[in-house]
Amino acid sequence: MARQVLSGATLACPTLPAPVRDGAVAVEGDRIRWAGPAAEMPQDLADWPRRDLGGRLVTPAPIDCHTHIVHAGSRAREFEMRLQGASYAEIARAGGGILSTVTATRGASEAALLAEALPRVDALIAEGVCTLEVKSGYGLDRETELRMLRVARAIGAARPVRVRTSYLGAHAVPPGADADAYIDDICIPTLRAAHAEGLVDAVDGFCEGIAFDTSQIARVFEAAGALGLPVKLHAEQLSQMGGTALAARHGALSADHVEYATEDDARALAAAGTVAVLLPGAFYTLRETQAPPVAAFRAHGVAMALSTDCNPGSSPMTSILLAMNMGCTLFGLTPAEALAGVTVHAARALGLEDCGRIAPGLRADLAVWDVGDPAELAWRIGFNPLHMRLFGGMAC
Ligand code: DI6
Ligand code: FE
Repeated sequence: MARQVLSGATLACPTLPAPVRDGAVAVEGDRIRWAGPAAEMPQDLADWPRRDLGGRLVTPAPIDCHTHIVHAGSRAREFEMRLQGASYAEIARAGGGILSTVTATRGASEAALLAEALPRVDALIAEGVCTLEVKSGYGLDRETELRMLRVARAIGAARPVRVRTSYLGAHAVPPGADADAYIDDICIPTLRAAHAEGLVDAVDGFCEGIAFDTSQIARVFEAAGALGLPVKLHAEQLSQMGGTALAARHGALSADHVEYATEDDARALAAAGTVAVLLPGAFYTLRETQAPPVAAFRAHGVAMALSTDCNPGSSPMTSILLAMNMGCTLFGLTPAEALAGVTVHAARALGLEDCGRIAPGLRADLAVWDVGDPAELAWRIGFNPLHMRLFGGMAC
């Protein structure tokens, strides 16, 4: 098994109170064997091959825990309409928005969807991302939802990145369909088919006035539970619908967006151990004014993750570093919270326990940065200081 010690490192793990200067990480195969101050390194690691990092910062590799990165078509026209004053919800009700991406995605082959997604995936990998969540939800029919999930799995074969899939059949009501009939006759049977093919790691939904209400989402969650699949939810993005409370009742991995969540919602998330995934790219793009209740999340001990929400409509963003910057500037997170948001808490939002921290036994998914202080990761805009990425112990 390949072994090496990364020495001369400044270790910034969000579960440690302060960065460790003169640190070292011992990597064996795809795992971290040991990490800590070099002076305390166990004797038996002393003769392992070394790579000196010259004082560079080492963090857990970023995890992008909420993306719609598989999609076809452009929404630039809709961007122009919003600049002229149309709202996201108005465009959606007029048949644009998510449904325009549904039309384009239904018309795209598996190969075409993969070819469109890979440059976006590469942009995230270039910033050190080692784990990426990918949602379906632009098919809204059995064939296309399954195709999207197969493409998501194909990303993990085509690139050195770990992919977690979320089935998002309950993303929008297909044109001309009845919402209840769609949930019962298409969305839930398609979930079962996708699960039977091994394509689903978690089940998601969009609980919103322009999408589905809590009783419709609850039926999807019950179907997920019967299959033993964890759930997560787009909740309280544009209005208060009760989605966050529903997610907490179902022990969801995460409730995402949560701009309109209340103090009671914060309590419920904390009690359920559900992560709040904050998506400042969507808040920015839609020029929203209601920020998520970060102070209440802190006060109640709700874990906050950060993600790009990469999608063609509300967050056409492929930068996890920009998500960190926006989390600080728009939502008031500290740079340390932003780093925790894209590592340890993002892992939890995906139900993963083997990544997101620098600790023995975990995957050696690490990012090495040309910065001296972790706050610099969230500070600059449009600058990528990644020096090297280790994916399962491999520099790539
Ligand atoms: N909320 C979002 O931010 C994305 N989906 C969702 O439920 C937006 C998807 C899109 O506009 O295409
Ligand atoms: Fe989303």
